[in-house]
Amino acid sequence: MAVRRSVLVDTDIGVDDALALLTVLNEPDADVIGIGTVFGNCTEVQAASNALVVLAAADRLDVPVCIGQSRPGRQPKAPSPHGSDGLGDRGLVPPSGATPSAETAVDQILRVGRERPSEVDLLCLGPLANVAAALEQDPLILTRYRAVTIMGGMGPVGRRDTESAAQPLFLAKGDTNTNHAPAASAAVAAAPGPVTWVGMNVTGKLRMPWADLTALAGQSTTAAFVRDITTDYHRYCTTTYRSAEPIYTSHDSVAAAAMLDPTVVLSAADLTGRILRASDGRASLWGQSVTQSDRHRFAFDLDYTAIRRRINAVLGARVAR
Ligand SMILES: [Ca+2]
Repeated sequence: MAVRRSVLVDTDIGVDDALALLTVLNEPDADVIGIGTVFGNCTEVQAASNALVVLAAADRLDVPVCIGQSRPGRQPKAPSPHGSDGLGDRGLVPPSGATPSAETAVDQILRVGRERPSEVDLLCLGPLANVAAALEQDPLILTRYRAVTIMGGMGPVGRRDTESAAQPLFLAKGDTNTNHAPAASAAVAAAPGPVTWVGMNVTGKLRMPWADLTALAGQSTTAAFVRDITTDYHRYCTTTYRSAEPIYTSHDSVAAAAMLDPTVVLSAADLTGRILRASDGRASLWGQSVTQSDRHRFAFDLDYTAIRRRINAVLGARVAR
């Protein structure tokens, strides 16, 4: 029998975070006990609104949504491929009366770890500013979680050339979440805890056919919701990855699937995450062999058949739980 999971999700809800959240909500053996939001694809306040939109679509507005850290400094000038509101600019707003909780996302991370030691899985889908802020108050906070799964990093640095050959855009795409908050990623990478980094080296390899999503949208309210928010994003993905067929990626859903079923991680290395900067200044986190340091797992091969099966099951759900 599967182990029942309690999951706390930290997210900058954009298009792929939304499908990742639906993926966790659709898992009968997982309870989402809270959501914390952070800047990234949009502001942390917009992300809280988006979380409530997704929870409403899944009929799960009982899940608390806590607002977290703001972006230090200026907002980016370039428009996000997730749209200005993070959910594809479809004009989606939460139902009236649905509002974020008073607790901050950082306090939620600290409280849940303290109240339920080694019981809860932490799933991080955005820049790691909330987790880093929690670490400032409790340097052992990650050890208080049963498992910590992070969508971030570029995988083992020793596989850099292999990944670059397999994915021509790998280095050009970079490590989005780390580049938003490099110091936070570095702080999390240096902290002890049961951490698995599911990085751009593995998440970018999941390419979902747009035609499958549009076909499912006629039968499933969940697929119709995902199609609506992904319409512009899929054009961006198709162009960016120079795909002959229309596709969309879902980096965060890959991390969610790895958290829900760790057996989909076929290969991983125990390494220490360090920030490296590209020639244009962009920051990425790579797993490196360093002695006398806390190590985390860095995934480098996944069971994509199982991950596709899980996501398609989510999209085929007529009405999410
Ligand atoms: Ca995200």
